Amino acid sequence: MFIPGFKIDDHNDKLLKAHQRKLKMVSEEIRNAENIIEKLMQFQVAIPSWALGTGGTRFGRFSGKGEPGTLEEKIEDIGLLHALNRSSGAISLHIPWDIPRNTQSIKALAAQLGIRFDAVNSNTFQDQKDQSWSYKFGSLHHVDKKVRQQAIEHNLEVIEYGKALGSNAITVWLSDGSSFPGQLNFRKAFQNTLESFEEIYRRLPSDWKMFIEYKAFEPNFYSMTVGDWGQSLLYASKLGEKAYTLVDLGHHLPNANIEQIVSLLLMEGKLGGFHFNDSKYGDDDLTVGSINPYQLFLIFYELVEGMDERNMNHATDLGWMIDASHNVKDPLEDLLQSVEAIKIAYAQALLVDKEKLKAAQQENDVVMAQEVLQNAFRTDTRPLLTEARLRAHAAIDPLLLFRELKVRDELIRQRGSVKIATGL
Ligand code: LRH
Ligand code: MN
Repeated sequence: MFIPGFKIDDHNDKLLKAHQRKLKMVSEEIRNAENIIEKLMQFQVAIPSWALGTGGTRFGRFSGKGEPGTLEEKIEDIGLLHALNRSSGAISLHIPWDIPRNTQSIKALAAQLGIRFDAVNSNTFQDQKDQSWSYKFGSLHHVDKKVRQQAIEHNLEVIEYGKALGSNAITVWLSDGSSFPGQLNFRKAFQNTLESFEEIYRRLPSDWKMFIEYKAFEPNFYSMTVGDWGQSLLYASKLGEKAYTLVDLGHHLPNANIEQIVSLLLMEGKLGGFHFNDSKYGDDDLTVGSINPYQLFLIFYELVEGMDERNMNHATDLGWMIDASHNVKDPLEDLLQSVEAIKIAYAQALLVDKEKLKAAQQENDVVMAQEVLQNAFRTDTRPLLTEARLRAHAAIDPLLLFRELKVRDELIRQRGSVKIATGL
C-alpha cells in the first residue's frame, strides 16, 4: 500500500495551525530548539523485519489480519511507516526468517521507499528442517566442533546476504547457555564461543561491524554464554576493533542500571547499538517507552553526553534498532509509537543543560542535578518532533493519519486475513 503525498498534505493542512501554536510555545522555552529539530530530522530508527506481524508467547498467538507474507510486503509496510514519520528509513533482516530471494528487486524496492539495510541478524537458536546438527545444546559454544562449525557457516552465509544488500553489520544473539547446575563448563563454553566468533570475525568485511547481543536469561534459565554486558565486552575486546556490544533493553536482570552500562560501554568505545523495547519483568518486548519512559530518557542522556565526549555522530555512529513483539497491538501502530518514544527521549536528552548539570555534579548539589535532568524530562518535546516531520514532508500525527486512512483495513482488503508474517 502506498500513501500519496497529497493525503499527507491534506492531513497536515488541517493540523498546521494547532501545531504552529504549540511549537511557538515550546520554542520560547527551549534555547536550542532549531538545533534539536535538525538532529531529529537526521535520526532514523531501523525496523526489525521480524516484528511486522503479530507476535505470541508460549501460551498462544492471536493472529492479526493483513499481515505481510513476503519480504517485499514487509519492506512495503516499513515504507508506509517511513512515509508517515520519515524516521523509519531502515530495515534489520533476520535470516533465515527473511531471506532475500531476489536481491536486486528487493534492493530496488527498498531504495524506491527510502529504506536502507541495517544490521543483519543470524539465527542459531532454532533448528531449520534441512539442518544436520541440532542447536538444542547450543551453537557457537557447543561441545561438538561439528555443531560449532555449522553455526559459524550460517553466520558467514548471513554476512553474504548482508553484503549483497548493502548492510555493514551483523548482530549475533546466542541462546546458548544452560538450564541446570553442572550442565556446562563455563570456561570451555566461553572459549568455544570465542574461538567460533574469531572464525566469523576473520571473515568480516573490513568496513563491517559485529554486534554481540547479550541476554541474562531465556531460553536458558541457569546461565547464558553471553549473559551480560561484561561478558559481551570481554568477547568484543578479545576479538578486535570491529566487534562491539549490543544493548537490548529487555535483556537485563530486574533493576539493572542500563544507563550506567551504556555510559561505560561508550567510554570504552565498545557500544555498537541498541534493540529498543520496554519491559516490566523479563524480555517482554513491549512498546518502547510504554513502561519506563524515564529510564529511556536517562539512557539517551548518557548516550548524548558520551557520544559528544567522543565527537560521535548521533545519527550514524551507533545502530538504532527496535526489537519488539506485538501480542495485543496492531504491529504498525506499535512501531509508530516506539519510534515516537525513541525520538522524544532523544530530544529531551538534547535539551538537558549540560553545563548546569556538570556544575551541580562538581558541587555535589544532588538536588539541583535532579532538577536539571527532570526539567528536561518534563519538557514536552513533541512539537519539535512534529516540526521535524513536517519539514521532511511526513505527517503531523502519523498514528491519526494511519487510522484516518484505514490502512489496516486496506491491507486486509489487499492481503486477506490468513497470511502470517515470519518472525517471533
Ligand atoms: C533475543 C532477541 C534477539 C533476536 C530475537 C528476535 O531475545 O532479542 O535480538 O534475534 O530477539
Ligand atoms: Mn534483541
